Amino acid sequence: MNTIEKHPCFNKEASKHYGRVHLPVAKSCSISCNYCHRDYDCPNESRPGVTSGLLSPEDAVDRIYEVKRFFNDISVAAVAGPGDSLAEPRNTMKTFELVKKEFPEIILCMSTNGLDLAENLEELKEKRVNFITVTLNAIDESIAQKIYRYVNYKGIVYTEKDAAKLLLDRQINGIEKAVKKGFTIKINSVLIPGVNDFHIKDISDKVKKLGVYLFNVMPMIPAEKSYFYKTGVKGASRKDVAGITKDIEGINIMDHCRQCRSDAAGLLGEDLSKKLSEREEDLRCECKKMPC
Ligand code: CLF
Ligand code: SF4
Repeated sequence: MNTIEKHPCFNKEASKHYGRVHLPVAKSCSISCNYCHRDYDCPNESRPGVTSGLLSPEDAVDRIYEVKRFFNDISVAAVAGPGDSLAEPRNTMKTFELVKKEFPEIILCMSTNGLDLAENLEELKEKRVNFITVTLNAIDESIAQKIYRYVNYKGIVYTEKDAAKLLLDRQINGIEKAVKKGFTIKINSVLIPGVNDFHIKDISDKVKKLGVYLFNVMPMIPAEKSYFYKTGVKGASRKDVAGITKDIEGINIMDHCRQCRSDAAGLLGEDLSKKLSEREEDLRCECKKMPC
């Protein structure tokens, strides 16, 4: 069976049978999006308002065993935050290495803001990661400038026009190279009313040309305390997304995304992460009763 047939995000039919496990090992982030507040998971793939506990790469492997006790048909293990997977890639790479060794049958997946993608592709290939999601919210610098406050690239902080130009160049370059290297790419675009809603079609045209496999438009839910939240930029709805994506042609559109948390586990529609954290809490209580 081809791996895409078992990936619940890249294949809607697969989402009925197979689940994914997110391994929250990536703490930092290299950019600042105006709908984000770092008390929470990265909203590029998550619903703000939830925060995942960090795991070490070794604990991440244990996590898969634990999840499989509740739901065995886990076909994908992914790193999707709580920050950016490649801001400090050491933990992410180590996690992929350990998972590959322990669960060779599991598909590896990763999401990123794309800033550091190009220089990490070779290593991701070695680790057998096949699926990558890049969040691309604009292809026009003047629009990007309204979405990002700063970009920290190799220790230098860029703002305004410079930040927008650098990020867009790096994202497009990373996507182009990833497609050429044979990765299967999904683009997430966060729909921000009044900021990039009129621009989503341009993004879809661009990524179609780049050979991207799947396009996922996600309604923005601004994180509490984020810049957009504080300045009254309104979130979007699933209905807004449907209204915009209905006119997009020539690229696969994802319409079953659950904007899941960075420690989500199980079927897309039945997240086990809450159940797992309750169980961890119970185990800790038991432990406290022991005379150690
Ligand atoms: Fe996770 Fe993302 Fe991989 Fe899926 S999620 S890193 S591609 S394994 Fe899926 Fe969750 Fe939507 Fe992401 S439902 S938020 S699209
Ligand atoms: Fe927040 Fe953006 Fe970084 Fe995700 S990529 S953690 S949304 S600043």
